[in-house]
Amino acid sequence: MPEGLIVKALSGYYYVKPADLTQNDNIQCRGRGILRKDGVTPLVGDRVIYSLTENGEGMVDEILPRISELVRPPIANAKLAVLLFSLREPDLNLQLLDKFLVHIEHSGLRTLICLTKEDLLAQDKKHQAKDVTEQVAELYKSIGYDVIVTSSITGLGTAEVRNYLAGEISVFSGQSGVGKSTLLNAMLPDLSLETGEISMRLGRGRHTTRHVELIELDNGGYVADTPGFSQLDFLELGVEELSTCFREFQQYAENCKFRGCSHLHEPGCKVKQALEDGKISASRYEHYVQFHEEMKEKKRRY
Ligand SMILES: Nc1nc2c(ncn2[C@@H]2O[C@H](COP(=O)(O)OP(=O)(O)OP(=O)(O)O)[C@@H](O)[C@H]2O)c(=O)[nH]1
Ligand SMILES: [Zn+2]
Repeated sequence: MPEGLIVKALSGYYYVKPADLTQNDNIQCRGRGILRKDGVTPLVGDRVIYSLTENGEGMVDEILPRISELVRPPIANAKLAVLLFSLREPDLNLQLLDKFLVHIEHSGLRTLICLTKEDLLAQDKKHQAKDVTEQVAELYKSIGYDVIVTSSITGLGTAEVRNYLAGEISVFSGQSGVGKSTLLNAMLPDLSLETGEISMRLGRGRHTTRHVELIELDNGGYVADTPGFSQLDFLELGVEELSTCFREFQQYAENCKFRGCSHLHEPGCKVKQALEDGKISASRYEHYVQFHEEMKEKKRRY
C-alpha cells in the first residue's frame, strides 16, 4: 500500500502527498476509524500508509512511527524550530527570545535563530547597531545555537536559511510581524505568488480558518508557519525543569553543592559562580530569574 506525508489537515480531512513522486496531486483522505480507537490522531507531518477509495479520495490506514510530536502547533516529525526575531520593527527583545528558547528546548527540537530585517538597521548608526547584532549573534552561538542574520529585502541570509531547512520538517515561530511569511515566501520556488495567494497558502486568508499546513520548499524541506509556541505561559513546564532549558547552565549546574539547586540563592552554586566569572551572560541569567518568578507566581494563581 502506498506511503505518503500528511501536509495539511482541515475539516476532518488529511491531505496526503504521495511518496511516489510520479504522483503529483495530494490525496484527500479520511482517517480510518481504527486510528481513533487506538487513540492516535493523525497529525500534519505524519508519514502514513494510505489506500485509495473509489471516489478518488483516500483513507489513512496507518501512521508510521514518529520522531517527534508537538502539541502546539500540532505537528509530527518536526526536527527543527526556526525562531525568528527582527532586529527592528519590532526591536529585538532578548527576554522574549529567551522565553521562546525555553519553550523550544522543552520541546526537544533543534533550533535555528534568524535575526531578521537587517536592512532596517539605520544607515547612520549602522556601525553601532551592527556591533549589537554581532554581539547578540555571538552570545547565542556561544551557547550552541546556530544564528543567521537575514533580510528579505536584500536577500541577506535567505539562501543560507533555505539550505539549512533542506530535507527536514521545520516549524517557524516568532512574534507577529517579525517577517516569517516574508522570509518563507522568499524561499519558495514559485516567486510569482500573489500576496493574497500566499496568505491563502499559509492559512492566513481573512476568511479562512487558521489551519496547519506544511509548505514545501524545492529542496525536500517542509515548513510549518503556524502560530506555534505562541502560548508562552510556562503552564506545561515544571519550575524545576526551567534551568535545564538554559542549556549553557548545564555544565555548571551538575557541580552545584545542592541537588535540585535553583541557582537563585543557594550557597555553593556553580551557576552563580559562572555568572560572576562572566561565563554565563548577565542577560540570560536575569531572564532565568524572571521566568522563575513568573512560574512561581503562576503556580500560586492556578
Ligand atoms: N524592511 C524589511 N521589512 C520586512 C522584512 N521582512 C518582512 N518585512 C515586513 O514586515 C511586515 C511583517 O512581515 P510578515 O512576513 O507578515 O510577518 P509575520 O512574522 O509573518 O507576521 P504574522 O503573520 O503576523 O505572524 C511586513 O510589512 C513585511 O513587509 C525585511 O527583511 N526587511
Ligand atoms: Zn546552582
